[in-house]
Amino acid sequence: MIEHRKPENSSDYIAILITKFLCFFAITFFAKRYGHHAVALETVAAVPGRVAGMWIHLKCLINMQHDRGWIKILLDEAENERMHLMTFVEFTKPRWFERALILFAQVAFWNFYFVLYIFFPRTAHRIVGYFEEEAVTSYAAYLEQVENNSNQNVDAPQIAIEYWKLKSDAKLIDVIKVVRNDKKKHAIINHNFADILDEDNKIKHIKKIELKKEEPKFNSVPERLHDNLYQQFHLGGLVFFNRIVMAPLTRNRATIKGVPTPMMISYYEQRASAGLVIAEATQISQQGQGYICTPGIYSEEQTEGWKRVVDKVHNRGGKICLQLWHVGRISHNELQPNQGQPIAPSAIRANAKAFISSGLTDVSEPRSLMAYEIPLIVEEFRQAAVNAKKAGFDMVEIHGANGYLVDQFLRDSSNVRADDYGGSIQNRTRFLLEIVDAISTIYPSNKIGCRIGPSSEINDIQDSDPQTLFNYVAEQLGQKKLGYINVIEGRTRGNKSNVVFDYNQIYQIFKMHGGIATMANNGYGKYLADTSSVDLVAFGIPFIANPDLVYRLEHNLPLATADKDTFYGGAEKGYTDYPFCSKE
Ligand code: 8OZ
Repeated sequence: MIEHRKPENSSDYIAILITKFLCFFAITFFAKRYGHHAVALETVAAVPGRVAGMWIHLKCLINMQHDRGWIKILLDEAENERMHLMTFVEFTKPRWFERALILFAQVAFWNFYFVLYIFFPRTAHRIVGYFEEEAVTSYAAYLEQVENNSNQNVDAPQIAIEYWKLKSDAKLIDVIKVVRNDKKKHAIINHNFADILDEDNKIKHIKKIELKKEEPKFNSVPERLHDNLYQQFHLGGLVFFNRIVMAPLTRNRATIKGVPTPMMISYYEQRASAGLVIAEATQISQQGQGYICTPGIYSEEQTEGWKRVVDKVHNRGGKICLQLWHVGRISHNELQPNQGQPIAPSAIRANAKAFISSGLTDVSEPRSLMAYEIPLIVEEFRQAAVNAKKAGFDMVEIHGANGYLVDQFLRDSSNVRADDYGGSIQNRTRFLLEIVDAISTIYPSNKIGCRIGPSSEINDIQDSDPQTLFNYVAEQLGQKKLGYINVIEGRTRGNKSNVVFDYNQIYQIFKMHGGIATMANNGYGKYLADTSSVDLVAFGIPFIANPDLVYRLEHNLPLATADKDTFYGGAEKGYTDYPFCSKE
């Protein structure tokens, strides 16, 4: 015999009373006719799942005349509890009026439970818990009868064959074993719920006190973002937990050879609750590197290192994308193959810094790419996508922002080429589109994203007409049916004031031409900005100090401030040691 959980207060006694009454009802009406197993199955079935239960039952009533039709409805909507009901109906084969009675009882019970749940949720959960315990008792009695052969065994019902993939000659005992191998699960779950509800006030109270103590360490509480940010999002056959994206963040924690390190595995794993994690900018070749200890994706060792990261994020149900990067002229001879010159669309040196062994240093004088070299770089992007796929990345993103190689081709301050890759906007966009085409042979276009920073002038990048240029880029990427366009609004690592640019044009044009999702980045979080106009919002710096950023935003909890001194390079400090608010 299963022991009931001990009642702890008067509402528990009421719960037991109601349970006993319902069980008495069930036994009087069903056990006499069908035996213990019927009661067991019926009591379990009567536990209402959610609001939809009512509608499902009504649909069943309407479809009752088509003998198996209503079972099919239940099957389609099935949750565990309802499968028990189906099993009951199938092997007891009740008559028409009996089925009606069952359904009537269920609807009645459901309404009763619904009202109870609104006003006395704790009692409602306790009842379900006690009810489940009764059901388990009945099962145990029935199993005993079957095992002693004191009850006639029957073949597995069709529903069990279909649903639990049992063989057609499986016996009832097999069915019951499969169905009830989690014997006390429902009872325990509901009792636990009741406990949590009971403790809810205490938890809130403790939280309030904790937050007060911690307050000096945090910024102010952010405004709550649009509710729809916390809803699932589907992209290219992938399901994101929510619409909050971790933006790519350079942290310089890879090895000197660009291999992802174990601390990178923990770092990304900690942040896997983002809808999509965009892993940091990753060079596609040694020539594409501009800062030490950034990761690469061109060697086998690097690919294997990334695979370990990807696997951990996937284990937590997260989705991860790799940002493919070539820095072009933002590099230094020290980082280049054979200490050669960095490459660029045109030999124009940027007023910018590279990060080498001695620290931040002026970038080296670049050389202009020969025409024949351009397809070779496109091929390196393609090969990087091959490696990313091998590592298991769900998507890849082309880094087309922040004054790196793709951006250098796009803008007329850095691209003064006289061939097919320079001059008109169409020509300057050609390199990016060729990369998209090359990568599309590896990843479907809806699993490719592109990051642009149309109004950003970081790394000494400007354009005489950025709105026209990037509207065209958005149109072309849309036509290629790209998964997303990731737009850095305002200035990278700066704010949006004094920036005249209409980002909505980009979003609208991209979608109008067939692009799938829009993603905004930079400065979101603290204030709302109009996130209703984009599908996804990428957060960068807030993710550094808040590994559970999604949880904090959703629960309106304060955000921790990141320590700038540990942004680039170093070890675990300021990388994997930021605390969680949630119980992850
Ligand atoms: C910070 C430091 C170095 C590189 C970017 C990949 O701006 C970067 C980057 C950021 O996109």
